[in-house]
Amino acid sequence: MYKLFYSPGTASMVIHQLLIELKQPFELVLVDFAAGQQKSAEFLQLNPQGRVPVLVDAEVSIYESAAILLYLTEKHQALTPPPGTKARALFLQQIAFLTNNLAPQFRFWFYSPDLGFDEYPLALKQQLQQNITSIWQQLDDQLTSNGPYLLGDEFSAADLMLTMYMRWSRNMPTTALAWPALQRLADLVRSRPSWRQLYQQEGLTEWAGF
Ligand SMILES: N[C@@H](CCC(=O)N[C@@H](CS)C(=O)NCC(=O)O)C(=O)O
Repeated sequence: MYKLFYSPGTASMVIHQLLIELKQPFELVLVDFAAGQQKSAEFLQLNPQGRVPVLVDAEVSIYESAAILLYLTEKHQALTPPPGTKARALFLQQIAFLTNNLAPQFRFWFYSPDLGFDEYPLALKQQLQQNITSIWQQLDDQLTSNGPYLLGDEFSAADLMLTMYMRWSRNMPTTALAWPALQRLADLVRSRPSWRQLYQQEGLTEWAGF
């Protein structure tokens, strides 16, 4: 059985929802951030960066949400197009785009000590915000011409990842839902039973959409 080390509403949520979508049995192991468990010697053995998610699958232990997502979709041959196809190339591009462009902006947004600040100067905060909104614009343009999902008509695990990032913008001055095609994709993902189950299991309430 899979073991997912998680913290509610964080980067582990995409993997949690994916495991539900894949109908795989899994055990959730809460990493208590308030108690600093992510930096405990025991957890650092699993991920030297002290971050969730970590997935343990028998002798396999893997961290980095994108790597875990690719591992699981490949292993179960689901929620990803077949290898070597045009659709698969687009899928890989979308995952790489999200994790190389959007994810770091959010990491800096939520973790100012990463950039050496207790609290950001206004100009830096505004720049991060602008970086995020310009990515929303690019994604919205793409979904407007070839949506409603990141692979056009085909729902995939990439949509779960994008929805998680959109959720993280919920308390920003401009949220991802201000862009109509992003709102449409978020609504499609949030109407899935897996989203409801995720919310119940993680005890989430904000930005439920149901
Ligand atoms: N690139 C990593 C980022 C993981 C990450 O930043 N996780 C955050 C939660 S969203 C975390 O564990 N933070 C705890 C900490 O940094 O102390 C991934 O996608 O898995």
